[in-house]
Amino acid sequence: MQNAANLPAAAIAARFERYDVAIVGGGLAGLYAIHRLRKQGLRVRAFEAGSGVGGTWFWNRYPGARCDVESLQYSYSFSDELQQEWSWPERYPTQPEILKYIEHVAERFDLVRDVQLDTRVLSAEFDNATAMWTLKTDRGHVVTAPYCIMATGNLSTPRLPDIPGVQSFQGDWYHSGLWPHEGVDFTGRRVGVIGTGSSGIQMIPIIAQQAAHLFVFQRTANFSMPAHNGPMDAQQEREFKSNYPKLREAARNSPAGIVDYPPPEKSAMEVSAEERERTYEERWRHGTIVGMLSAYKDLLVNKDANDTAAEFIRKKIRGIVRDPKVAELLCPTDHPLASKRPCLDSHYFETYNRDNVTLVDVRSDPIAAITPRGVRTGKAEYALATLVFATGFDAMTGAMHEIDIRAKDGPTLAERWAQGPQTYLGIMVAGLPNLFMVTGPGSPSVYAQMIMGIEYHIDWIADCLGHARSHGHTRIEAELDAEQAWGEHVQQVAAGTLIPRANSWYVGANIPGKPRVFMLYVGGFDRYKRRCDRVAADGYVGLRMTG
Ligand code: N01
Repeated sequence: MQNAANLPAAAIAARFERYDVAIVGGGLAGLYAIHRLRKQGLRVRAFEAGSGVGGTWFWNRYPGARCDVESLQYSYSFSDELQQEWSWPERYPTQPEILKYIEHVAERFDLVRDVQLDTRVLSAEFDNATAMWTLKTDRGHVVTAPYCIMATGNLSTPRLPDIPGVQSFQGDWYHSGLWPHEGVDFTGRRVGVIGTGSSGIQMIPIIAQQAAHLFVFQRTANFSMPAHNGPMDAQQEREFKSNYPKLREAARNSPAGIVDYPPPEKSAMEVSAEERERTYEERWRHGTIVGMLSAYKDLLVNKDANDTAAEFIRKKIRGIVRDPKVAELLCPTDHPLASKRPCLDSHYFETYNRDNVTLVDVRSDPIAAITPRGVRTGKAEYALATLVFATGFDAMTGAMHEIDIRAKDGPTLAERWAQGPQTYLGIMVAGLPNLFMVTGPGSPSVYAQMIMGIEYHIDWIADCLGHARSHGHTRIEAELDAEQAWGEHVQQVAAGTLIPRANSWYVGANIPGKPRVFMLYVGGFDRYKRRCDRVAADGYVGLRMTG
């Protein structure tokens, strides 16, 4: 972890600044927070480590990076003019398109002037006596504000695996989440990709087209289905735009924050095998993750039902991949569908039919070391010129743990969360007054459409601040009982599903030593929203407002 003590003296010449709200992060959440809170008359400032706005979409520039929620839905809803005027060229948006959109929003609503770029927040400390947060940055800012919002993202701390010798590799290496702005030319090179999560599955088909040879090091096969991406359908765009407010409202009141098929009424087990096949085939052709997962009402809660959909996808993989041995390796068999984030791809499985692509099964023959020449497993060494880590992130808690967050003389947030994150509604933490999180652990977060979750949380926080101020309160704190009860509820809901069963980043399993705790609320965005709306309507029960 960085701290002020190891910075050069010149860098820490203090610059004192005071705001009503200090925001950490200049991505989709930080930008909307500036906009929303300014409208409430608050003086705000966001601090962003990157040299541009955009958060996730600023950093993740790997080839093929694209959102797996449709463009017309993965966008802000707060301005009707914006959603009417913006045109998305494709059904699913690419990273450059999304970044262009975010930059447009930042300019259009004059948000950029309140983002301090190239500036990493190192610490945030709450003083109980003054009810003020003080944030310190790596560029010497000492920022005081009564309120602090962590808009730090859920997948913003890239992680290199603990494989011996990573630093010894003499070729070029990259992490999907820290991709160079100038891009990477793989032409004629022997390339290795470690990891077959969403990032790996998106980049592999593109790298394969350029590389002399691509070696994919797969530890766990993943469920993926085709996106059927293409140019934006003009008719669909017109229909969406003429119904936007209604569709956004419907999305906010749906389990995934996405409008797609109507909610399922049938169990997968109550229909014939032929009917199931027809339904899955239709969903496969439709090309949305939420469409497949909502084919039947019990896919996420009943293993037998889940198996029927999982087997359908495995059959598809066997139908696409010509070499039966490779096809079998690509078939996920060790976790239920959706217990790891399912993926949406463009020609992913087809890529393994290319002569210049080799799938290396590092489940049966694990990577022993990265050597100066390449990757060595127990049985072979693969010489590589370029190595790509698509190995994921310290998800949900990583970015906040990198900041020394505490109330004066109290434990740090990382210490509070040593046994796993505890939050009230995924928004506040007992013992850390006036600190808010956007899409924090214990909220639906990445299990629902992220921009919707972000807008909902920031609106909720803004209303909460408004309520406190109008009642003359300066201090808002989650009650410990309310936090514990919410934490238990989150765990209970998850335990009633199949989702926590895999070794996924949802449970922190990808980070050695991270406590295994399921970190998302998976009861549905609609249910979550109803709960948070009620908390607010009842005068913010579970929060103590004083001062
Ligand atoms: O990361 P991941 P990601 N040896 O953690 C493997 C979002 N996202 O960057 O499964 C060998 O999912 C690891 O193997 P295993 C989305 O929410 C969205 O791909 O642990 N392999 C796994 O295959 C997503 O879920 C979009 O056995 C090792 C991979 O690395 C989240 O970001 C696009 C290893 C990591 O997969 C993270 O996705 C991209 C080792 N030592 C991302 N260590 C879209 O919207 C790790 N692995 C489409």
